[in-house]
Parts: sequence; C-alpha cells; structure tokens
Amino acid sequence: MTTATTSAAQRVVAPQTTTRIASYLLTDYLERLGVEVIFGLCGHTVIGFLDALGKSKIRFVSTRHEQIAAHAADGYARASGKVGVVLTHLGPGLTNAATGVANAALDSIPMVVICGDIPSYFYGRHPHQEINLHQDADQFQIFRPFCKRVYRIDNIEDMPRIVERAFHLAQSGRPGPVLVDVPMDFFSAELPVDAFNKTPPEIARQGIDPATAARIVDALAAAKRPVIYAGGGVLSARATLELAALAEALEVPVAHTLMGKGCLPDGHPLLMGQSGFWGLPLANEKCRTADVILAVGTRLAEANSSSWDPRFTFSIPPTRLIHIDIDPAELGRNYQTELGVVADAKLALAALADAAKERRRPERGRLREEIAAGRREFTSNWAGQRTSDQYPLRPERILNELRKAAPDDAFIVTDVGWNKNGVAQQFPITIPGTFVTPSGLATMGFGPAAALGVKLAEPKRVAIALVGDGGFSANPSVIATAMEADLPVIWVVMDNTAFGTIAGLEEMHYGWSFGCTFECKGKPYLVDYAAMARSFGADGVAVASAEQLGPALRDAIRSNRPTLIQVPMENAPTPTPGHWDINDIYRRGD
Ligand SMILES: Cc1ncc(C[n+]2csc(CCOP(=O)(O)OP(=O)(O)O)c2C)c(N)n1
Repeated sequence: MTTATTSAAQRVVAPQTTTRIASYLLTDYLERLGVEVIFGLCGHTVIGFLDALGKSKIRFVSTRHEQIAAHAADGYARASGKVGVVLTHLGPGLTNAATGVANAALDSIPMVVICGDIPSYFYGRHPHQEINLHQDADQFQIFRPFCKRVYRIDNIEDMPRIVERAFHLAQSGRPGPVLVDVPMDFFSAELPVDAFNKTPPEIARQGIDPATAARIVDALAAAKRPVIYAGGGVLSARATLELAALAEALEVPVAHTLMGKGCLPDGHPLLMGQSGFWGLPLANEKCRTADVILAVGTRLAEANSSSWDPRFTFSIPPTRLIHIDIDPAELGRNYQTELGVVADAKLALAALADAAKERRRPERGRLREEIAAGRREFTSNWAGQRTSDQYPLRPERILNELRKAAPDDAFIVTDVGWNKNGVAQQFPITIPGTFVTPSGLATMGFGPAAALGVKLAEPKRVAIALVGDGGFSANPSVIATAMEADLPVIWVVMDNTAFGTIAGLEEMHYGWSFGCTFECKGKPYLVDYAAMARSFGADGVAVASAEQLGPALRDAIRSNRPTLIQVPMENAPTPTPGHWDINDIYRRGD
C-alpha cells in the first residue's frame, strides 16, 4: 500500500505483484482442496489446463468417452466421500458428459465439471464448435437442468471465486454437480499468484432440535405398527450405525429404497428389505399397513413407492408420515406429511437414537419372527434357481456365485437391468456403501465406468461391475481406461443377447420383443465380449458352464488384473411384488 507517509526506501523494497498462468494456479488450488484425481477427455480447449495438470500431484485419468469420465468421477465420489472432478472439451465433449453428470445429479453426488470453451473474444462469431443458436456461447446452458449451478467465467478475475463457489455448492446441502465453463484463453491468462486465496467454508451440518426429536421418538414408540424407511441419504451421510441404534432402541422394522440398500447389514433382525415394484412383499406389506412411517433421506420416488398407488406400498394417509431430508423440496412432495424436518441424516438419527435410549423398549410381539419368516419365504421362491446348473445360467445362480466369491467389503457396482433389480432384491449386502447403483436417471453405461472410479478410490478393495450385455456394449472402452490407468476392475457381463428387461416387458404386453433383442440376419447376434477384453490387453473369460463361474470369479479376484467374465444368461424377469403404473398404459392393436 502506498501512502503519503511511505518513504522512498519502503517503496523500493515493496513486493512486486507477481503473476502466473491461471491453469497452474488452478491446479495448485485444486491440490489444496484435496483433489487427487480428475477424470476427463482432452480437446483443443483444455490442453492448456492439461499441461498444468500433468505437472501437478493430481492424477488425470483419460477416458475414451466423456460419459465414462463422468460416471467414473461419480463412482469415485461415492466410494471416497469426496467431490468427483471431471474435465471436458466444449460442444461434443460437454454433450457426451451430460448423461453421466445428469446421473450424478439425480443421485445427489457431489461433482465439479470443468469444461473448456471457445476463446472469450470470439463469443457469438461461431468459432470452431461454438454452440450459439440461441445465445452467444451458451453451451454451458446445456447443463442447466441437472446442475446445482452453471458458471461460465466471463472475466478471468472471477476464476478463483467461481471455482471456490463450485466446490462449496457441490458439497453443501443436497450434494450435486456444478459446471465451471472456462473460455480457453483464460487457462492461459495471467493471474496474481495469490488470486486463489479463499477456500470453501467448512459447513456445520444441520441437526434436529430436542423437542422435535422427542416428538418423533414419541410417535414411533406409541405407534402400533411403525416403520423406518431409509433412503440413500442415510448412506451418503454415513448414518447407518445411528439408524441401527434407533431401530433397535424402539424395535422398529426398517424398509429401504434402492439407494438405501446396505442401510442395515443383511441378516439384521429388523431389516425387511427394499420396497416397491422390485421390492419384497414383506416390506411392501409392512409399509402399506404402518400407522407411522419415519422416512429418512429419500425422495419417496416412483419405483420404490409402487407409483404411489395406495394398494401396494404406501397408503399415506391413513399412515402418518414423518420425513427427514436435507432438501426441503423433498418434504411433502408426494404424500401428505405430518412433520417434515430439514436435517442431516446422521445428526438427526443420532439425536433420535439418544432420545429413544431413555424410553422403555416397546413390546412388538413376534415382529422379528415375522421378518425372518417373510424374508425366508420370499427367498425360497428361487432356491432352486440359485443352484441351478442350467446353461445359459439363471441370473439367480450368477448372484449366488458372486456373493460366495466376493469378499464382504467388495464393491458391487451395477448398471441397469436384471443386475440392478436383482441385486437390490436378492443379493445380501453386509457392509454399507458396497452397493453402488444408478437410481434417479438409471442410465445404461453407469456400472462399467463407475467401477473405475470406485477402484481408484479404494484400490485395496475388490470392485466388480455387474452389467447386462446391452449396458456393457454401450461403452466397452472402459477396458482401455482400466488398462491405461491400471485399475483392475472385474466386469461380469450377464449376456442374454438383448436389452433383456425391456425385451421382457414388451414380450409380456405385446407378445414379442421387437427392437429389443440383438440379432443379425434373423439370428441372435452373439458377441465375444471376453475376446474383446483380451484385445484390449485385459483378461477375458467366457463361462461355458454354470460350474465355471465361481472359479472364474475367484481367479479374477486373485489375479488383480482387469478382467471381463462373460456369462450367458437366460432372460428371466426379476420378480415384481409391487406395482408400476406403466403396465396399465400399454395397449395392443392389431
Ligand atoms: C441410456 C439408456 N437407454 C435406455 C434405457 C432403458 N433401459 C432400461 S433397462 C434396459 C435394458 C438393459 O439391457 P442389458 O444391459 O442387456 O441388461 P438386461 O436388461 O438384459 O439385464 C434399457 C434399454 C436406459 N435405462 N438407459
């Protein structure tokens, strides 16, 4: 600072404002924020950033498709609890990434997407790959419906502030993706060396006040048929121990959503299982006939609520609903809600469990026996299939072999199809967070790519992607990335030569599966996925009988090499004890 009283000598020694190229300052800043990996794909707009990234401590995992980068960052975020970071080129890079980013958004995954854009001084003149049909340089708007915020940096001086805001917003409240769109000349611009001088605040999580906690505990304790309904928010808040403490203190049975699977270890005497269309009859029945439901960290979304039809999963009212969620928009949206609480699931459940411990545990008669019997009875429906030697294999046999071979703490990453629905319904998970699945957007292509990020976050643990042949072949270049980045992921491809789930649905309603099966010249189109894996330099195993699957899985786990196991499978539907409204829509003509 120069003032009238500053001496000439002082002026001479005053530090000069030094500057540095912005991309180097940006990578330094990302390092300071704890970013350890960025998933992405290059383009002429981002090589200025890549140059700095390559010289930093941050790892760059280069994928062959931006959707893979976004899913891998998503998987990394789920397994590590940190923000997933994605780097994309403009235009096609950004549109390719959109599916992965939208999938993360609908599953509330913290993510920051850094995207290169056209040079700022060419806005609107249609330089190479600019999207400007409605507004100059408005490609960033493509992400608007599924990002918490989209930033285009219009002044280089704003870069530090915007990047700080992006990391703050991605993680705070209900987590989600934020876009930072950077005109490529800004990566090369100069900024003062201390420009990135502010980091995101540490955020105190929102708890629940004692009076509200007492009111909820009173309601559960006094209820005749209470249910705790756990969503993915319980897992992302790492609140499973608090959930167990509350359920046990008040002897309340627990049902869960797809994302809530793993909220209590399988075999816990109060765990009923998933509700809804692909749920368990026991869970649907207890939810439907409950007098009080405490829902925590859930959207009460369609599939798990049997399209909100009161005959199947939830009948609210007369059931009284108490709902705790971090996002006020979720409260009261689908059901009449007696009490909504905006709070962090971990703090809220801990407070409830503490308040509950002071009460006498209510007498619930034969509840635990009923739960055990209900689960046993449902499982007995496919007891034969679990050990069936048939070839192509029964999907239940595949799950059985997988559960026996995979360590308890292995990550099971699914895609969509039988894999997701079957695992959610029939596969025991004992360690919270080991089931990773796409719920809200439920896109094909998630599983094979998300497993890469999961493995990177937890390199010592096994990561197995369980996927259909449709979902896998959407983007087989995940194998190249696994090889290049040395990520020994296992892909189990459940090969029914079809988009099987949809083929089955069409067959059920229309008597054929036109447009849903893989055919070539009128015959099933068989693809050698195992050979495809070998061509990438990975291991590839084609299972030729049911008994080969277990050893193939164990070998793959032992080898610690990227391995694809191709398992021919019957296209059998997943049981659907609940309801999905779409089934009433289809009409058949002649
Ligand atoms: C990108 C995308 N397109 C379409 C769908 C609709 N869809 C849901 S399940 C499914 C079939 C998946 O086939 P596959 O991966 O082979 O698994 P399977 O159903 O045979 O178990 C499709 C097409 C989707 N979820 N995502």
